[in-house]
Amino acid sequence: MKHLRTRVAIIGSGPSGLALGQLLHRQGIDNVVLDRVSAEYILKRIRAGILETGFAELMREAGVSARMDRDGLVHDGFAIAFNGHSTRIDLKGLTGGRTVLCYGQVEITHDLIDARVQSGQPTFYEASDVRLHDLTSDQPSITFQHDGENCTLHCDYIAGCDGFHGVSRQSIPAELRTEFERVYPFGWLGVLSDTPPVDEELIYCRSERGFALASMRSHTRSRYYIDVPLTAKVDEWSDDAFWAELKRRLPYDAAERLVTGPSIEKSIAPLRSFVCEPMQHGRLFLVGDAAHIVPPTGAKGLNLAASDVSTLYRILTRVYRDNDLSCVPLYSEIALRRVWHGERFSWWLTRLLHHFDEQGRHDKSGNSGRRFTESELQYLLGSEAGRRLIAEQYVGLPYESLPESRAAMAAANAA
Ligand code: FAS
Ligand code: PHB
Repeated sequence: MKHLRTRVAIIGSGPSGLALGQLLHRQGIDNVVLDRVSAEYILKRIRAGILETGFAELMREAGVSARMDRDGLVHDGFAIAFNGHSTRIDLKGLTGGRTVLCYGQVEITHDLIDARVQSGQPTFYEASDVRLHDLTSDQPSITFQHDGENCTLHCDYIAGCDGFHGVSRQSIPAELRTEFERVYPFGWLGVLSDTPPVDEELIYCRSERGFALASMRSHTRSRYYIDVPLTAKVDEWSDDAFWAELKRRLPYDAAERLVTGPSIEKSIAPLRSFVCEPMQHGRLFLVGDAAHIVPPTGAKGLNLAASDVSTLYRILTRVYRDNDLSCVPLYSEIALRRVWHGERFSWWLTRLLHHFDEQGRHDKSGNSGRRFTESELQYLLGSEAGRRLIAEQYVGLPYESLPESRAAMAAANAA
């Protein structure tokens, strides 16, 4: 058995784990990252594309923003197309100047992996049989196998950054967890292509035929989505079939500009809303997708992971820099306040932009649910207050600060 020791053990080297590891490292807080797959495998996963201001600022604080600031596309707004009419959501104008950054999650992960290598902090890829132990003691540990060797990692705290299918959430006793879940009756079929985007900004579409999203990764690489039934299989969708269906769903002018080409990635993502409460147990903290999942309609998944990371990083910095443990018990409640706002917005926007069974895609049975939703969307888009409601959430609500530290209060009293 190989014994290792660190301050913070991080399970998962997706954006949550890598960002937390880098931020802690810059505070001189040593940490170890474990992942069950290789870095190459992680970099093949095509996921998010839109960063809130909060995420971008966190990457700058982590010292890994050079490429993001050079290559990321600042977006001042986006469009929602409904009933053949496009309405622009003027993010900058409606939120006092705030914008979003279009920069792929793969690029962020690249930047974070490069920083991890440069930091020299230990990272164990292809770690198997990861198990968490003694979470309610002050000496938790993780056992795992790596390169055929049995290892035990002794630590002070464990950050479960291991995604929806990870081991961390399951390590909280079921009787102590409350899980909120809503599975949607459709998935998103996504295509990545080296073709120019149809517009400078994103276009979300609610068409008679269903949902479509025209996004991008750069001026020469596009990311498109259409919603498909849960029974759909990706190999049933040829590129031609995808382009033809996307063209039917985009507003006419955008459809006319559509440049098609071979897909370089094509996959179907299921959609769910999910939250685990609480997000901490003893010395274990759940971060990102390990604790919550949103339908990607509001571009919140990665961005909620970022606010969890920011909260945990600041709490642990207080522990090790100021020997102030007062905020440790507050992580879950602080993280969950912002998580639930992101969950509600993502559910709300998904409901507005997709056809649900109770509405029926082509039913003529006078189903009022469909008319209520169409009327709500029409009203929101036609009202500055409605567009501001969408804009404020899309750019991201502010991150909650920690309560004033004991050190700061003592300094203020002494002054
Ligand atoms: P991740 O799932 O990214 O990373 C978890 C890591 O933990 C993985 O590398 C995994 O290998 C590792 N792991 C799991 N179990 C382990 C174990 N037992 N031991 C060790 N390691 C383990 N968000 C958006 O904002 N916009 C989008 O368009 C969007 N599209 C998405 C499409 C798909 C198919 C998916 C699954 C998610 C999408 N998301 C999107 C959300 C996504 O971006 C997540 O929010 C983001 O990856 C969260 O990052 P992490 O919390 O690091 O979890
Ligand atoms: C993406 O570019 O992948 C993307 C953008 C916005 C979303 C979802 C996905 O809401």
